[in-house]
Amino acid sequence: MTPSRRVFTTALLGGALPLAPVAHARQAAAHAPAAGLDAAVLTLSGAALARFNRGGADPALEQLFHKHQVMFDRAYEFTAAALQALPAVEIEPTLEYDGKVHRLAGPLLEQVLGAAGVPAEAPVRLTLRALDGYAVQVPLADARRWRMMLATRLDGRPLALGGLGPQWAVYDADRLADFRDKPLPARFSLCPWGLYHLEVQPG
Ligand SMILES: Nc1nc2c(c(=O)[nH]1)N[C@H]1C(S)=C(S)[C@@H](COP(=O)(O)O)O[C@H]1N2
Ligand SMILES: [Mo]
Repeated sequence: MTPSRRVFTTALLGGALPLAPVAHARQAAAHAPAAGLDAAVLTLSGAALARFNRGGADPALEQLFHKHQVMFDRAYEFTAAALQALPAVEIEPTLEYDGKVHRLAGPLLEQVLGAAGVPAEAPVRLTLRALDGYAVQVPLADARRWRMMLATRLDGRPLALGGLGPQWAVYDADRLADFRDKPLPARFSLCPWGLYHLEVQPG
């Protein structure tokens, strides 16, 4: 737990949560027909991205991107409905938060990347960034090996802001050799809850 993570957490506790950017409607329409008036809940950017449905980050009005030094000229964003439209998988890991088994559902990370034009075999490195500033780097190859998913539901209920939502990047730790023998509090450090941005870089 680095001090900077706590700084971000404290900053967010002290103020209102920034709203997700409203879709740049005209550009979004072609790729995300479900968008309508719904806000984006996840944005992908980075040099390895191949498909785009919005323009650059606005350093004045997109304050969370700005605070987290996320910059891009174009990106691919998902509404909750667009994520729901992808095939979902289900896992039932024991969670460190309450030590109990829970049912998590959502699309595989590689499926989300695929929708943004990133081939599953692409040699890319992902940065998974959360609302509180917590960020981890994971090669796509590892994420695929672990069948990492973007959970949008916990025990059938949508993941909300204030909880683990809007997305939780997570895997079935109980059944993965890389994690199952670790103590519970050490299994999920690569799993940001409150995930809102994915950076996709070559390498
Ligand atoms: N958004 C977010 N996700 C996070 C964290 C965090 O601080 N913020 N901590 C990570 C770490 S290091 C672990 S061990 C687990 C549990 O961390 P926590 O006890 O700080 O919540 O969640 C992971 N995901
Ligand atoms: Mo941790």
